[in-house]
Amino acid sequence: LDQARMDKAAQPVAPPVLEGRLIAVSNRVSRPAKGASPGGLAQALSEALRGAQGMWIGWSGDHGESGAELELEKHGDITFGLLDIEATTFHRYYEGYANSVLWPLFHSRAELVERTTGDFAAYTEVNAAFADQVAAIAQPNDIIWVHDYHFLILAEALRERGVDGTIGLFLHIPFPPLEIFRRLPEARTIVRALAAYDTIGVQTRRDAARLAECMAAIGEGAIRTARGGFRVDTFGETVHIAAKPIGTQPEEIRASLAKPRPPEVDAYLRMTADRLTLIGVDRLDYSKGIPNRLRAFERYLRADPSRAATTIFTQIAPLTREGVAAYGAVRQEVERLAGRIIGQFGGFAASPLSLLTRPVDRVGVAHLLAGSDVAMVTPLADGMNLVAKEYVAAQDPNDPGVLILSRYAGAAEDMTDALIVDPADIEGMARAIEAARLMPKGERRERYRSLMGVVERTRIDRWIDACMKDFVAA
Ligand code: GDG
Repeated sequence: LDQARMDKAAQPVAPPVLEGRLIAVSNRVSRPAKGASPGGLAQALSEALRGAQGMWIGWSGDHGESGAELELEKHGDITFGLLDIEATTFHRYYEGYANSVLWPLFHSRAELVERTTGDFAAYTEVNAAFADQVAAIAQPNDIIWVHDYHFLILAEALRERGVDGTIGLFLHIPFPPLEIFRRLPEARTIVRALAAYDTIGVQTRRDAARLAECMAAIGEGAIRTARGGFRVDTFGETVHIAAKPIGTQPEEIRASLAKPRPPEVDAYLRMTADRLTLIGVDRLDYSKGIPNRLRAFERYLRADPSRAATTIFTQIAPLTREGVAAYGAVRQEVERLAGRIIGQFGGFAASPLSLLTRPVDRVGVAHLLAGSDVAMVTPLADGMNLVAKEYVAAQDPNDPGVLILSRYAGAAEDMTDALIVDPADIEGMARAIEAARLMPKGERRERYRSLMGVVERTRIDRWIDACMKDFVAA
């Protein structure tokens, strides 16, 4: 019966037919020619736009002058619209308001917020510059699909420019509790701007409830339940808010696994074939909880130092947002802890820990996930976390590995059959590694079947379908 249900869930779904075009807006676009970016957003959006006469609008990656026009580039079915943003404005918007204020606050790390005068003005300016361009190309039936915390106020700017079609937002990161959101001096301005969206998708049911509560409280509005989520009436507008958990495309991971292992990955997996292998794959971001994960691994080794010869933990942690001070600090902490583990437990020719602070290509990552006995996905806060789903999708159903998953990853709302841990509890995470090592094959298979059910139900094509249905209903 389970197998039948999984087969049914694995059928591809066709997204609803839209009357107009789909215009996506995100800070970064990923053009096929420029190679894949390591972010989770890129791949998902390309899938959505293919076939919907899609346009994808975002920053060009260049600075140039303010007031520049969109540069159009066509790749296959997708037209990219790229905008230059002047360097100082970009820095204040991106490293500044987006990544030194919104990112830490939305991940409930108020102590890491760094406000600089002028940053919110630059954020507003960049949203206005995108609104100018999108308003110039949008036709009445087009659906505008805005992505993430960089563009919380874009819909309002579009309405001011006369756009009255459907505008939706998908927030990829968590939405914080009201008491934390309220600390923002711009809280009311942002809530008023969010009210200009027709529909807002978030990763989890918890985020949907928090966002609805926050909008109703700050905007003195009313909440009702509606269409699998909430309807909030505030600032004279009605906004629909619902959880649309994002996922991965298992076929894409299987396709990577059908390709040969890159030589370096092949050598690693052969060398470690008779050891317990653990893997972590995260941008080196303080939200991902890498330091405590290393502390837990150290605790696990310390409990029995002979484990150093029979265990290896590989952490892939490409550097990210290096212009923001908090990222330099977490990098130093990770490097210090890794050095301490290697110094204590490493030998002359082998070490129980590898740390790579550069990206690994997708095929290599897929083979590392498939070849590892345990995945450590232990963020302190995370919208969803695609690595959790990619790890499960990469496993051999007959002999699957074990997912250790933080209760604070959005993924944990549905992936309840992972080994759920609290990333603040170092001892508990060390015990989870031990439990993973000892877990019998039967239990691993049972957990895998349940987790793979979640991966199939939240596959990217289903996520897109769910988002499109909301646009049509909006
Ligand atoms: C945001 C939210 C949400 C990582 N390192 C390498 C690499 N990756 C890939 C992973 C995964 C993606 O990047 C990261 O996605 P995550 O979901 O784990 O995290 P964020 O980048 O923070 O993404 C998050 C997501 O948006 C989608 O909505 O889930 O919560 O924070 O696919 O495999 N890929 C390659 N080399 C690397 O070194 N090739």
